[in-house]
Amino acid sequence: MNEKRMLDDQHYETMLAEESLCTKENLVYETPAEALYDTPMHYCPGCGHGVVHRLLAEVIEEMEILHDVIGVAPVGCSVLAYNYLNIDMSEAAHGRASAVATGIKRVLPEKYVFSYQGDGDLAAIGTGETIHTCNRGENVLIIFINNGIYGMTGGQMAPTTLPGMKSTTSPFGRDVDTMGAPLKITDLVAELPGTYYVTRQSVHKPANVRKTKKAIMKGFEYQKLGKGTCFVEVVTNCPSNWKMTPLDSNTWMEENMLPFYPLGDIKVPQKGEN
Ligand SMILES: Cc1ncc(C[n+]2csc(CCOP(=O)(O)OP(=O)(O)O)c2C)c(N)n1
Ligand code: SF4
Ligand SMILES: [Mg+2]
Repeated sequence: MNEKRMLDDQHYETMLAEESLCTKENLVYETPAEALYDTPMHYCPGCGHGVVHRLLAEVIEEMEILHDVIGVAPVGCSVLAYNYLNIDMSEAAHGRASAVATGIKRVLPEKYVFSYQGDGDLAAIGTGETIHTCNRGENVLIIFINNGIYGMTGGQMAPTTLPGMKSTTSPFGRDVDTMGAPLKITDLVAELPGTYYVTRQSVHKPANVRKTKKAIMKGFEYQKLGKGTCFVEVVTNCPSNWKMTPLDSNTWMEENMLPFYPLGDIKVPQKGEN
């Protein structure tokens, strides 16, 4: 064993022996053990879905609404969200999550209800349900994971795919003349009278993770006050279908997705309204 390795091992042993380090006060992170099952997720390494699941679990525990919240899972990579979140959940057919959330909330108005949807689910097949749920101002929270692609089915072009971005169905890059411009559905729903709080966030950096958590919490708080539809978009990555490492995908996202989908609040309550 070389000298450096020996020193490293000694250092490690000393650290382990320092029981004083392992105190409650020194804890910087605890998993939300009640709201999140202790099970490996199927998501690819670096995928944003897992981070947003954890944030949801943290918010649900901190708000102490574990037994008062009902989620609706989409079709897409997050179809198995109910295997990870230890709360009541329903599955919806592709695109129909906000309609299912509407039904649940109307029958059980005292519950906190949210839908969790990808961009293909929410902004392609579910465009009608999304627009009308928001227009009616249903008192639900919609969480929209925008990774610019159909992740689950192998990387086809989504409504959110950027101009020039390659996908399996736009192998030469999205041509806006023939394929249309990307649909900024979050800006669109912000124009509707039924939405109360609309924001676009990300989870690619710690500061952004914290902002997204706050946004999810606000969405539930406004729901408690009966304010109407809250809509939280999270711009994320899809390292596998973008064919990049997790790190490169985050850099690419920052350089290409964020100029097109700028982060920040799009619709906030007017002064004195909340
Ligand atoms: C009615 C219907 N049409 C198409 C499909 C196939 N399909 C399943 S997931 C999916 C795309 C999901 O993409 P997205 O919503 O962006 O979620 P992601 O996997 O990227 O998180 C499609 C087209 C389906 N299951 N049902
Ligand atoms: S295919 Fe993309 S969206 Fe789906 S789990 Fe993998 S990285 Fe995430
Ligand atoms: Mg997607």
